[in-house]
Amino acid sequence: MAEDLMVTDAAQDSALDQAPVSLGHWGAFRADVKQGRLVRAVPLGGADPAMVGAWPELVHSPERIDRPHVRRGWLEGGPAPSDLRGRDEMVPVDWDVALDLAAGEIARMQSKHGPTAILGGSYGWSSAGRLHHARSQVRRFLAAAGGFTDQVGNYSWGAAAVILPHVLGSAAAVSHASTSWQSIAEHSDAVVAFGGLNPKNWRVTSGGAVDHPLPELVAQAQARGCHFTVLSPLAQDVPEGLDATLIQPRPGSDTAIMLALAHEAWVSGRADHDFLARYTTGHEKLVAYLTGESDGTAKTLDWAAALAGVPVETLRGLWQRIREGRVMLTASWSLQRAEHGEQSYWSLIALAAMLGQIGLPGGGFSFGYGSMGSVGANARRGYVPTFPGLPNAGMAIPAAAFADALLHPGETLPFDGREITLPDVRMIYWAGGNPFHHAQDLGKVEAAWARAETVIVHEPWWTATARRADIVFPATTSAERADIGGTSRDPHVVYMAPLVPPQGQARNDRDIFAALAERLGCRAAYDEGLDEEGWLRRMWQATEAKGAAEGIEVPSFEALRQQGIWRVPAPDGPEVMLAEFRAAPEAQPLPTASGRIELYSERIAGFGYDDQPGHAVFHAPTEWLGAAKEGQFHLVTNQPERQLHGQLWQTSAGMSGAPAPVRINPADAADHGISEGQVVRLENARGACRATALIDTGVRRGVLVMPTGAWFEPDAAGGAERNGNPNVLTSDRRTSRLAQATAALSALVRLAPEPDAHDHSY
Ligand SMILES: Nc1nc2c(c(=O)[nH]1)N[C@H]1C(S)=C(S)[C@@H](COP(=O)(O)OP(=O)(O)OC[C@H]3O[C@@H](n4cnc5c(=O)[nH]c(N)nc54)[C@H](O)[C@@H]3O)O[C@H]1N2
Ligand SMILES: Nc1nc2c(c(=O)[nH]1)N[C@H]1C(S)=C(S)[C@@H](COP(=O)(O)OP(=O)(O)OC[C@H]3O[C@@H](n4cnc5c(=O)[nH]c(N)nc54)[C@H](O)[C@@H]3O)O[C@H]1N2
Ligand SMILES: [Mo]
Repeated sequence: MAEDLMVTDAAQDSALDQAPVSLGHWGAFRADVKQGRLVRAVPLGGADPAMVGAWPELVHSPERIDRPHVRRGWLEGGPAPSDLRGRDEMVPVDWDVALDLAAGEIARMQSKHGPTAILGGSYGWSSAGRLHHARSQVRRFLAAAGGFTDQVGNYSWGAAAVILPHVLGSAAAVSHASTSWQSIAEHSDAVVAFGGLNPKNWRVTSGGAVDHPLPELVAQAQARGCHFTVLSPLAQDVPEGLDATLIQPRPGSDTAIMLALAHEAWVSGRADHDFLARYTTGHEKLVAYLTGESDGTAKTLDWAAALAGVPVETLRGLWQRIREGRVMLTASWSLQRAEHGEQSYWSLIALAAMLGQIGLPGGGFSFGYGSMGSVGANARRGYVPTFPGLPNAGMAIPAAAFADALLHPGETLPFDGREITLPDVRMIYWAGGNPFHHAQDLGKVEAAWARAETVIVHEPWWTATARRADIVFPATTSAERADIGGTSRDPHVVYMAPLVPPQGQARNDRDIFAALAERLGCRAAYDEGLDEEGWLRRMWQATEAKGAAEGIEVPSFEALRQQGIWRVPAPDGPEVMLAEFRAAPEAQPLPTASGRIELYSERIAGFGYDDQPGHAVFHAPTEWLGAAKEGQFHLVTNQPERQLHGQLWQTSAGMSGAPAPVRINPADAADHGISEGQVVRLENARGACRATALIDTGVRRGVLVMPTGAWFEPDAAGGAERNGNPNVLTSDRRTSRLAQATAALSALVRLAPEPDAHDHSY
């Protein structure tokens, strides 16, 4: 199929037949380069033309950082905590000056305060190529330089990353091991998608995919007669053309619905007792909770309907659709990015276990189909090379807890049954992430950021994070260097050709680290003396070795470089999650404590957390419609349409033309006197931001939906944040002590017209 796509794409523009290929997280393209400038990027394989087409604007953006800069206050006063970051002047300096200053600071930290004083986890996606992946590079460099405070877990599925290993033995189920869409298209009678299947998310795949097959695969399933049910506060989460039943529960109530369906399965006699006995452990304790034997409340459909704010008939209808036939249950990652988000995934697994179809084609559960491109695509895994890390002599904290580390050094943080003592962080090193985009409660983050003595950032663009650094190194984009990219669920590996020379004085992240390592005396440990091509060849050798072991013919490095894209041969059949376990549970037990799916976990119960009884449980979030006061809305902050997080915001694909859009139900808009295109103000006790009203009949009443992705721009006069970054509103409260993951999707806000602002149209 890819060969065909390539032909089609090239045919559109035969002049570009032989043009170099590159890759971003939002897809592959052929590059039109004239006189050293990238003038056009033509999408391959169905990548979004607007996102891909914005590459020239990205590479030649007026927001590029042209040379190293040092903040004036830091340059003149030396390292010290400061709340001037982001407001102070940035002074251009020569490379050697900046490198000497940075190396001196790293050495000072290591000798005076030890490795954990340097926060260097650098959470973020960076760029698509695997060698120049800035986050991998900075972690390897800081490990070579003596160690650092790393970040474990992620913002995408941080709660899943902790709960799934307890329940299934690993976190693979969150995306990598998902049952393939082909299996659904061939076998499922019903798909129930909690959190929906929003096609905007399919434009993006971590590492970069060439194919974008999901719309077609979903349509194939429907064409075979599979019925879709989507549960989401936002109608846009149903792909166009999909004839799905839409249920719009209150955000944060899905766990109650899942548990009530599991209860219904149990009391109606539908539960698969053989499956429960053979493949799971502890269902009796869960059932005692479902029936109310253990806490006095039966988890009936009426109970769930009241919590979800939907008619009970709707949930009865849903039960009718899943009680028979082959049923695939799925939940988007957004569901677990909420207070007690761990429980939504555990509950979905419990419901699937009751139905007994786990491990059967088109049945059971899978996560993330609506969250990212390539989840459920068919591909032979492990052929995209990876860049190796080094052991870290420092420590690691949960990714979402970095502000706490700065604000509360020495305090203990309960985390997955352990206690972590928060390190005394004095220096922040960020390369390949944008915490002033991604972190919750940015007011708190600003206070935490001010505690650092030194902040070093590598960035191609003047993002809010770059503007809040003491030392800024200008990084190249992936258009300015050679790399190899791809993702495990897409059947391609891409040689990313260097397209244009480094812009301004930008350098590759790894060259910046090599220069620092040289100064610090750890160059050999950091890069082993290999240059870009040396590393790419070494990484490719691992792919060649894998191919040799599995009987797959892998092109030589030269051939890959020449051909640009290699299509990895397809696997033998569509993947079905947990099929091997189902076939032989004794011979192939799960790597859980019991070897089975844990519907009750002795280990979690043993943590002694009062909100974690050891089985899936519903807890209402602190902030949700069930606790809203008059005039408060539940703010859902989802992924942006044509940006990757804050990336692309400044281009024609992004949202920089106006404050970010907020979707409002027409009745709510009328109640608040708000009209389409009007600039509004969202606020709560944590902060306020502007947004542009987008009146949408598809949004549940009482809910506001606003994407992340606007560049954080606090108002100098103390008014609302100007570009519409919703993380001034979100809470830094974590999912729970279990995962300490972000709970960005549990936030209440108020809505008002913003006086003195111009209207915009979207
Ligand atoms: N409210 C709310 N907040 C959220 C979410 C949400 O749903 N709601 N989602 C969360 C999720 S799932 C995620 S993954 C995070 C996203 O986390 P972010 O850190 O915001 O996103 P990224 O786009 O991954 O950041 C990558 C940064 O690296 C820079 N970069 C790109 N290429 C290079 C390079 O080659 N070298 C260097 N040095 N830098 C480079 C980019 O310009 C960008 O600033 O946001 C989280 N925040
Ligand atoms: N275009 C684009 N695609 C992306 C990204 C991007 O930046 N841009 N980022 C990528 C990344 S890093 C990640 S982690 C994934 C994230 O993947 P997800 O987390 O799945 O994506 P979101 O868009 O945040 O949320 C999907 C939908 O969930 C719904 N939802 C929110 N809360 C609830 C709830 O309580 N109940 C129910 N039933 N539904 C709810 C919202 O309506 C929302 O549209 O997306 C990836 N895909
Ligand atoms: Mo993410």
